[in-house]
Amino acid sequence: MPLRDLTRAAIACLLILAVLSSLAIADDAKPGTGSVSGTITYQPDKEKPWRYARYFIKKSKTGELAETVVALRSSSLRGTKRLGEPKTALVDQQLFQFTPQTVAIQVGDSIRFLNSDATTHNVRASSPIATFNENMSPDFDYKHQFDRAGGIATPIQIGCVFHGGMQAWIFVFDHPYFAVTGEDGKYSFENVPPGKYRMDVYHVLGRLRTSKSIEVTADGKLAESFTLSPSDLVK
Ligand SMILES: [Cu+2]
Repeated sequence: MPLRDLTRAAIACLLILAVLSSLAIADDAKPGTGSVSGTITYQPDKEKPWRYARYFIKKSKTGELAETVVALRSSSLRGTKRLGEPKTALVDQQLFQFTPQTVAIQVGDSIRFLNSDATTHNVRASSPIATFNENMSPDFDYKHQFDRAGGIATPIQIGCVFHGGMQAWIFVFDHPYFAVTGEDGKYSFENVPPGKYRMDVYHVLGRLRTSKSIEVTADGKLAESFTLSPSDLVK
């Protein structure tokens, strides 16, 4: 086959691949829904240094904030069907800390608590959303299914009765449009029904909180990034 024909064949193959991959992407998004995505960062000021920064921010110049809960809020979302099967999130007890310290799940999901330390810990919750109190000898694990939602307003505080400094927070939502940021500060929601929502941003351990009204349109891709600062401290 002459070189020119080979080149043409190669270009044709690439075009077919490009079309197929764009179809695959389009397949993931339900027609008529929208998406929301962005990055959560933190910018401190010198007058109010923030004591949790070293745990949740790895890059001081850009300030991407880990373990921030981002969630949509609207009465229209109440009881929205889950996307996929119920999940089990893991929360370890390691070096006398819950890891991660912030978890968000949907009603019906479970959390499996682990203990990687060589000492006995405990997991305790006393909240209208969930109540339990389990001793955790080394390598013991305890799974709890959450059947009530508290949303952004009522997270469940988890503690260890033996070590007062250990704490974690569990947010249980009654819809699937929530996320907890990783070290890159990013979140994204796909397949969001068009409508007006309150968008909540809450870093519970840093006591930072803000919210904003947004509107999601059919097939729209909304970009919403937030920069938190000491002015967002919960009073
Ligand atoms: Cu403990």
